Amino acid sequence: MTNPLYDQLFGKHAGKTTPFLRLADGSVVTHSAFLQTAARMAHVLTQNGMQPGDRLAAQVEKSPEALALYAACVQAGIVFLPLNTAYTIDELTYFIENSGARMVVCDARSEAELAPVAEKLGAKIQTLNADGSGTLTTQAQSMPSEFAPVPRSEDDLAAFLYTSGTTGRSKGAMLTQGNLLSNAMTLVEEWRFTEDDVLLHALPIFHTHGLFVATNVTLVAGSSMIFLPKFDLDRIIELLPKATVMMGVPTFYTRLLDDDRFTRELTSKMRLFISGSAPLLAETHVQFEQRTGHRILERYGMTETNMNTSNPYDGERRAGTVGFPLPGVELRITDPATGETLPQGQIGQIEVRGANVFKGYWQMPEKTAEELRADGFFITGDLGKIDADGYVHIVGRNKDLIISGGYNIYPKEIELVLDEQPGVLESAVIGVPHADFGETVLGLVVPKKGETPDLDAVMQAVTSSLARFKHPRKLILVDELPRNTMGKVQKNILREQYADVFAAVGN
Ligand code: MCA
Ligand code: AMP
Repeated sequence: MTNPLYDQLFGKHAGKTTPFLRLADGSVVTHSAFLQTAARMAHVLTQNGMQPGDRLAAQVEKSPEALALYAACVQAGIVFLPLNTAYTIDELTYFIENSGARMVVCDARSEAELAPVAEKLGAKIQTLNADGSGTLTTQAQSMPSEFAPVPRSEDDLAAFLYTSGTTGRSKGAMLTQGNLLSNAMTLVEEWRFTEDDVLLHALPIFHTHGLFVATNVTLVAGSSMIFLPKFDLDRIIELLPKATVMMGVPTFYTRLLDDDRFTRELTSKMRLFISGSAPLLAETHVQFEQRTGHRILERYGMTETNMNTSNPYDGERRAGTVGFPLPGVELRITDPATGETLPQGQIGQIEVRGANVFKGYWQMPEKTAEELRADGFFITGDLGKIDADGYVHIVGRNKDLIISGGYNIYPKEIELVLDEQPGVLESAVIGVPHADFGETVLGLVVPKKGETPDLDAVMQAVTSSLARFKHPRKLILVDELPRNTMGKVQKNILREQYADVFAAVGN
């Protein structure tokens, strides 16, 4: 028996003294050193009672040790559940409880707050700080530097990633070893990754993009990464000449274009720029090519499906499209009302099927059945069409979702908080254009008759329960919300009405 994900990502690099991570301070973590850290951590996990299939929830800053924790989980057959570092205690409590995590790994600063949550569940707690210190690494020091990988099949779970829903309740997307591995192998081929590549990695590692796309692809190909804690424009400009590939959300590319130091010369050694997680404006694509001579390769994916489509490496990378379905991924456009497949060229909902598609939502069979059809097609909630040349275009969303700087924000989650506040009758949260983040959050609040809600207090309530990136940039009092004859709030009208609130200023 083997552990296919471990073997293909990590095991095959055992003993290699070649660089895996190049850090901002100039130091290097070799494959071998990385794997030893991971093996030691795997011993800590198992000695703390973690069994294959148990969930480990981690809210930790990006560091080589945080990445080694992912490798340790894969090796020990533990389901890795990475969490956004911006989440508040309310949000974390839900994820930890819902997943039934048996271990919580957090920064020492959050330990006091999270300890009671872990204790209630009977889960162990370990700390791991941004500088790699903490109880986890301290205990790891005295452990053996080798760990025999726990046998797994491709159908076994490797990770849970929570994704919010239109009801405001987050769902744990269950991703198998096979989901992650098949997608990484495909992307290595499609994007021509080799051992010579150096990926400039400035994405967070708690999402599909930074963890599974960027990291898994690098590992399968045996490439290395310049591993930055976060997107920092000055560092990117400094390090671009040392890289061959970059992956980013559109905000990365618009920020680079806004800087005069970002020139053709600076990017002359680059092989490839890849964009995803949010729509890349055709205008950005064109400007980027004019400035650097590179055409950004745009691809399309989801937490539940990994990557679905990609523009071609060779051949035309068409602005405003997300390219073709990846090998092994079937994509169809259906009528949202009937589920019938629509003729080529017509707009409908995008559905996908393939080895990349997740196993379902953790302990939510009804939600799973609503989105994952019996024939294996997953209803993405995105609206699109396929043009005459086969390129997929995303033209909108059939789900109430805002994407800000690549982070997904579900309006319902914010509306639920707003509606509970004193003096508030109801609310509508919408995404409006924003120069830096693509879209940003605007909250429209309807007061109860004769009352005037204190908007500062309302904002304070949002602040204490929801992560910073979900906070409305502004709250506006309105007399009423536009509704259709069925009584449904017409957000399209609101989006039009407030489209210019932040567009120009970008504040
Ligand atoms: C930070 N802030 C944000 C965001 N990021 N607010 C809204 N949306 C955001 N995305 C807050 C900060 O807390 C800060 O608040 C203020 O906005 C300004 O911060 P700034 O320094 O400008 O932001 P930053 O730290 O530079 O971050 C912006 C960023 C970052 C680099 C675009 O958000 C980022 O790395 N985004 C990538 C997200 C990602 O990886 N998405 C993939 C998931 P204050 O000033 O009050 O402190 S989707 C996915 O995986 C699917 C499958 C896919 O297809 O890829
Ligand atoms: P998430 O659920 O966080 O994984 O986000 C997935 C969603 O991001 C998709 O359903 C799309 O709405 C959006 N998305 C990802 N890549 C692209 C892209 N290249 N263009 C437009 N939307 C995208």
